[in-house]
Amino acid sequence: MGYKVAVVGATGNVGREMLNILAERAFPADEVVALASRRSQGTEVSYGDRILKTKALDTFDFSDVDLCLMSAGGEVSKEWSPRIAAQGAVVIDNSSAWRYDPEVPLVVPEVNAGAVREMKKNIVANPNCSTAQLVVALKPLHDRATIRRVVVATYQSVSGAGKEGMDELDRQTKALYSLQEVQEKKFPKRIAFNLIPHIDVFMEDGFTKEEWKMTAETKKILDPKIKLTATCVRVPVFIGHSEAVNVEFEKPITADEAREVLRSAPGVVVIDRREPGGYITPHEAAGEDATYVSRIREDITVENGLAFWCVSDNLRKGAALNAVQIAEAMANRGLLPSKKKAA
Ligand code: 11C
Repeated sequence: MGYKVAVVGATGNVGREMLNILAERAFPADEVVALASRRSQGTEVSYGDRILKTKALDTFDFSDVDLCLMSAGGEVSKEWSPRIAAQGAVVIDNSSAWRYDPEVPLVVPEVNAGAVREMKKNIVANPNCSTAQLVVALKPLHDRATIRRVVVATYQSVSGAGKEGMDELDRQTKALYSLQEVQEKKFPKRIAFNLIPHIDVFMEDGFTKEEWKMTAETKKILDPKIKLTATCVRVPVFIGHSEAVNVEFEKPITADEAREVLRSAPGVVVIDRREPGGYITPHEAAGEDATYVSRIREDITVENGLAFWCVSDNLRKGAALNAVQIAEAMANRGLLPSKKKAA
């Protein structure tokens, strides 16, 4: 007997991917319900080879739901996650609403799956997409040589900003090709044939919230002692976030050792031939589950330094896949009881 699963935000980029991944990985669900705002009620979404009609979140009865995958933004999550959790469902939330709450585990299963045991509010948080892929790559290196400091520059696809971000890149690209005026709605500057060094709101110290999230989340998931500074940039790519990563370690580690450690790390695929095309690009990572690492090299400008390139599908490992992996990690540890089974 399987679970009753609700996906909230089912018509969004990540919600649709959550439904795909539940089906692809044959998550043991007896019933899957797609939920969204009233405006999207009735919208059809795919779950494997089935079509689900989206129901309205605010009138839905969660009393027999075991697991709720939530990707409806921070405000909806702040209101609904505690209500759903109070009815006994485990909520795995993709927004930033609960990530920094000490009673809510922030989990990337390849790194800290065991943290699910610390859940106190029936809520587990999924990290920001740019953090998820980064910590998957950093974890095996940290275990081997102890990371002191990370400097990362991101190249983030427009799908990170939702369907509206993808539509804007599409619309602006077509407008430029047909010599029409380009309009900016979702992004503060033109994104087609351009890039924007600004994601999320500005903070007092001049960093953006996206950059702050990478620091705070890496500390919570991997190690609070790690110092991390980020520059987050939006680029005209539809799917797949890329990162140029520079790491300073406490102990020596060569590029060959790092390659070997990463090759046997869960969730990582190393593509690192020092020749044209011997590296991964976001176009190739889109639709895939792995965190890809390329261009591994020693950085002799610091003691024990390494640089590498890291790419992953932001909608999958960066969001939906990680959420389903958390649910699997909980089920495997007996932390996801089925209400039907208990009855
Ligand atoms: C972006 N990383 O690419 C963001 C999207 O905190 O979950 C995800 C924001 C978050 O715009």
